[in-house]
Amino acid sequence: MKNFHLDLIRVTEAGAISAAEWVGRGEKEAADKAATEAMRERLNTIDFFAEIAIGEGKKDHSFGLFAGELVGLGATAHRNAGAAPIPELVGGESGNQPKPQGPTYSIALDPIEGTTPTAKGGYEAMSVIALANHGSFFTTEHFYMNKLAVGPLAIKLDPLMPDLRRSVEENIAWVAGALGKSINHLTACVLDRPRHTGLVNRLRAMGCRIKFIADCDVTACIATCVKNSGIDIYMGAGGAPEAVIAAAAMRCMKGKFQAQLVNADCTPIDDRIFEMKDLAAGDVMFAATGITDGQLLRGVRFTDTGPVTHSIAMRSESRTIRKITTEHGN
Ligand code: FBP
Repeated sequence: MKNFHLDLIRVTEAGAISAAEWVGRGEKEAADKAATEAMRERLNTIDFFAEIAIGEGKKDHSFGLFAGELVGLGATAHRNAGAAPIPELVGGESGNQPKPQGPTYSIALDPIEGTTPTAKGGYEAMSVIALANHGSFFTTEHFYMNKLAVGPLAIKLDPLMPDLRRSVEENIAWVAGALGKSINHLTACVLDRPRHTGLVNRLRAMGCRIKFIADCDVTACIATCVKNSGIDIYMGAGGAPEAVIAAAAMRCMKGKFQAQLVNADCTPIDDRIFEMKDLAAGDVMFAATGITDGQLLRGVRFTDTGPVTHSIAMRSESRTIRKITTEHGN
């Protein structure tokens, strides 16, 4: 698969810069509209034909990039031809291969992962995107998934542990052992929500340290793979679209991520436990640009010579991780 790292970073940079204009202004919808439109404009300049699998939620009064939207130069050509397939203009990486009749790639994105911290000038908001071959991302109508994320060191001894099928206590004890820490030096990250009261009580009963976050569980999952980030394990329920995006990133970072569909009160919807490859299959690329400052990325700076952005791009096949600072000029 062609490497789209630079194209993807240009998309998240555009989203982040547009969102950053709205930091602290208390206008979530305006920020979302700006970021969505900027990302779409950039996506439509890329020489590919892609379909949004995970996008903005219609119920959130968003402004497009919904699931099913077609993007890229291939999609533009497709639309200009009255939506009839025009193989000679559509997608394809090599002139020798049969040209695709439909989208070649799927996209999972969030123009603003962290609309509240964007609106309030808080931490950890970023523009994110993941790309894979068409049909590679898990999609669901359900809103929440229970998640478990750990970095590569925690699974070195046994890739099957920790596991969402095991109890909180077993998983915490396992990860502490694998990382060579006492449980009271282990830090679990949890979204600060009433639905996590039971989980928090169990963690506290074990003597585990807890880092509560107000939002942005994609970054929190990724942080488990970053040395000395201060997060050893991520646990608890958050958005299902964010689970797919986190799975794409975790595959690139050799971490472990599992998720289960749950109701708003954290009760399981069914018995299925999704592994990373069930959520984001095949060769996956991930890119993100910071909107506000976070552990992974600095936010956008507006300087006298134009905006400066901080981004990361990763790929599951090669495990390449690129960190890019861009001076955009005036
Ligand atoms: P938004 O950017 O859509 O506001 O999502 C932020 C977020 O914190 C996600 O990172 C997380 O998965 C989800 O919201 C949690 O949902 P809820 O706020 O309903 O607990």
